[in-house]
Amino acid sequence: MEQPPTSSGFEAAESYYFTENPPPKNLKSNMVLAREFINRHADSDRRVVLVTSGGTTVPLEEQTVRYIDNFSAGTRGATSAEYFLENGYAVIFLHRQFSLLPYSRHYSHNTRSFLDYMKEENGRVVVEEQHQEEMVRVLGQYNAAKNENKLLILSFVTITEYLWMLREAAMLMRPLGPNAMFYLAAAVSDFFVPKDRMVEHKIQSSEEFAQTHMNGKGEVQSKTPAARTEGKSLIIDLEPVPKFLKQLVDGWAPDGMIVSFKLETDPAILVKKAKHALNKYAHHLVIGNLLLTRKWEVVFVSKMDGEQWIRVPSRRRTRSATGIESLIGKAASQKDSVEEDGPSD
Ligand code: PAZ
Repeated sequence: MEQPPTSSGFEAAESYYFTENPPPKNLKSNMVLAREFINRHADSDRRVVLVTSGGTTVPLEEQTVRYIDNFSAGTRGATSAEYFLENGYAVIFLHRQFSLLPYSRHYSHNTRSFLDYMKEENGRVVVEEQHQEEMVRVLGQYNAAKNENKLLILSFVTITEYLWMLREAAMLMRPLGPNAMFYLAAAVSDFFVPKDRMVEHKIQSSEEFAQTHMNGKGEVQSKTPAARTEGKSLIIDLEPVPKFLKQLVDGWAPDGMIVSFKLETDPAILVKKAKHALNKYAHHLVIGNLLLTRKWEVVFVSKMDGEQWIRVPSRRRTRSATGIESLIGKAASQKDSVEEDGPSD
């Protein structure tokens, strides 16, 4: 049977990763904003949830032309953030740049341009009559979140940016104790190109222009590049991203409520994998979902309640249905308050 890595194994992997893969340039300025936000809400004893959302990229070159990405548009994260805001939480929304945002998601990333909601009237731009009611409601909710300083929006692009931001924000949230929640809906890459195996320049497709592999410091690279051409083929040889959930649970945010998501495509292994994650990381809740049905059903796996399916009624299932996030948010925040009162085991 596979033995879980020891705590010191996780710590060593963490320390190696963050030493070898430098932080994003805007980390400090973002964390200044995060600290202010967290302190303000700590003073008013408000629950703060860090929602992660969207997919992380895996750059193949330092001056990145090509990268590996995934499908996530950030619907789950953006919609859930709205739920949490409506239910009294302050939200740190750590999302993939240009993915869906709370509130504005209603008018972006679809086949209609936001301009299609507008018309010109006597030289002024106004909203079309049939969209007035919904837009007044959405705008009201957005303004309330903004005016009460309850929404902080931070962004990442790459897997390394994501991990740095998650770690630093989680450590800042530590003083919130059980008032901190982590709702990890981002689709995070399992594989990446480590900095010391990344070439500086665009990978050439033609042997004629093949270059000696240099790193970002202008040195000839001593390690074989993880992405390179051999003959006419592109070879991509990625390394595993260390599993940081254990560090989040034990080291970065030991008192926070941690909700992770598990995405699969094969229904036969979803619950098994969700249970495996729960046992391995010993956090509060894993929410499992399948790529094709994620908009209307999810499974909650927790130590306290075992396996519990949450489904949108079939009459309300459409390709664009988003009602499931309210059901998820409600169930997750109920578990959050039970945790705070103390689990019953
Ligand atoms: O962003 P989206 O709404 O299109 O998809 C949401 C999701 C499937 C990425 C999320 O529910 C999820 O399962 N995130 C974790 C994925 C994983 O790393 O297993």
